[in-house]
Amino acid sequence: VSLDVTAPTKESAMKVHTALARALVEDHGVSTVFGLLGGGNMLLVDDFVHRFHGTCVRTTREDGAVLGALGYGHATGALGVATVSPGPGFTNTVTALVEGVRNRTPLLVIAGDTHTLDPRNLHSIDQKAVTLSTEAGFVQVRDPTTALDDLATAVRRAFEERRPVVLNLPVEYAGADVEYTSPTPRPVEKAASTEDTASIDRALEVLGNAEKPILLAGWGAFEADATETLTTLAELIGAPVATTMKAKGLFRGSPVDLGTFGGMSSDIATEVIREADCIVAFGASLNTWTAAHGAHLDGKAIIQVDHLPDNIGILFPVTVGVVGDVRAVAQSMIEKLRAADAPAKDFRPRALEERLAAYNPFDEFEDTSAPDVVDIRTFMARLNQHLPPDRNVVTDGGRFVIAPMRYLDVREPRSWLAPLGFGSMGTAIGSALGVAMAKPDAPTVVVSGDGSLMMSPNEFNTAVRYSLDLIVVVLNDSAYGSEYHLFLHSDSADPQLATTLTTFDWPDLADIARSLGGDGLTVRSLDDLDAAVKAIESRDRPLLLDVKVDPAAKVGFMD
Ligand SMILES: Cc1ncc(C[n+]2csc(CCOP(=O)(O)OP(=O)(O)O)c2C)c(N)n1
Ligand SMILES: [Mg+2]
Repeated sequence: VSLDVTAPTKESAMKVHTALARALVEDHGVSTVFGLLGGGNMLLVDDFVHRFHGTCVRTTREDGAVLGALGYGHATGALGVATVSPGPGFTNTVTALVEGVRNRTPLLVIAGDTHTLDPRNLHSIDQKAVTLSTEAGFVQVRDPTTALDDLATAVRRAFEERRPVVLNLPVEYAGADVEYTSPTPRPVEKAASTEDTASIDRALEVLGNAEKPILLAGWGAFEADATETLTTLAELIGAPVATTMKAKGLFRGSPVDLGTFGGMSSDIATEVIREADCIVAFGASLNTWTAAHGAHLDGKAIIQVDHLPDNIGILFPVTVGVVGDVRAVAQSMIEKLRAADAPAKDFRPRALEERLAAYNPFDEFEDTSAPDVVDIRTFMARLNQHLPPDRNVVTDGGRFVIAPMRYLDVREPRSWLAPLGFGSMGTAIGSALGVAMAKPDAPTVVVSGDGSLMMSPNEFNTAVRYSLDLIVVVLNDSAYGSEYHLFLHSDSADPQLATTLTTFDWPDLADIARSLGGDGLTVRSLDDLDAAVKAIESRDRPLLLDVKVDPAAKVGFMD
């Protein structure tokens, strides 16, 4: 619903909150924000929605708002924007801000602040100090006359620094009068070419000496739009391809796609990775998970190409680091290889293609399903067959993640989000709000544990209120399964007794879903799978599937 208020003309004087709302829409192309109202931002949101016809997804907590913005930014590549009110509204965002920093997502968080001259205000806290502890950027609105410039700076910095930037807006400035002016566009400075020919030559020499190379692509390769170039390069060097978890789906459809490279690789991929003697990585930071704690990289020649020098060799020593635009470097390698007429290697024989084509997840494990519990791997692999091919997936954090990470596919990296950069549980539903807003034509599937769900069930209601196509699958072992198994491997005096500190007698989760305005269904055994598929097919509101799982079952992760 929008009031029929004519937007002020360009020259008119207006309140800072009105000017900021207008600039968001007209100068920065923002159509959707995620927010929770309070004294510091409510007039800005009112203007954004009712004068400038933006959408504000009103979440139930501020972390949900920032995570929603993160999901939206991730799924679109556009700026994710959140707005929160001063003090506790702002401190509620801390975990989500850290997630944004670690996930390298450009975000704008407009935070109201208390009156500058009122340090004893109930909501007063040093919002700059809080922000800096999260390693997010901070831009202070310095004066009403600088507010629009400060906004433009915050937006520019969010993209340049690839992290959340907090725009701190004291309440007295928001209500001051200002003359509206559009920001002068800053010419985009093209980064100087850092293409490093000597390193490229050295990389090709290392590749030339390798017999069994694998080409690995990360999110940086996706952002550089390098898929096609890397596919050509892989063919030239005779390498199968793989992606980091974050770039899941990048090579979808390639007959030599090994899928995820890392601790969550398929059995076939793990076997091929073990055998490889060279990894050539593009736009992948080679973190602990990708490296499978070192096991996937040890003893191999490593070539790492990244446009950020800081990403090279962060954790594991590399044989050659090449700093440069990922696609340009790959293209240059292709040209040099073609010119040199180098003999092709073949670490992607027809037999590998056949094995990959015949891949069957059910060959990888013994199903542990019983009459009253479901094996999470079986359920996920079956769900993968039944969900529409075009789906978005957001996972939460816990032992259950092995199931979606290994057995759920997506079509492209923007459809996959595991907001686990800070290892926080409870981040999925908030993030999924943003993904579902951004990609309304496909369902957004959250895969959560029961503990994670109980940390943020409230945002399920936000999905209901905004009619989002959300399917929440809870792999419910009535426990913090991670800690349950950590206890069993710990030096607790009585590990079995200790596990009782991790188990819960939760209320019925399907009931919770219904009382929050959605639908809920309990899956007690594989016999209930058909009913679950039907519920998915006939969903007309957010749906929660409560899938009963045995906490003691061994699923190949943390057990
Ligand atoms: C905010 C937060 N609190 C606590 C933890 C520690 N922790 C990690 S996993 C986990 C349990 C997750 O439970 P659940 O979502 O049910 O997943 P499960 O491990 O049972 O599959 C806990 C408590 C954390 N990572 N983040
Ligand atoms: Mg659990």
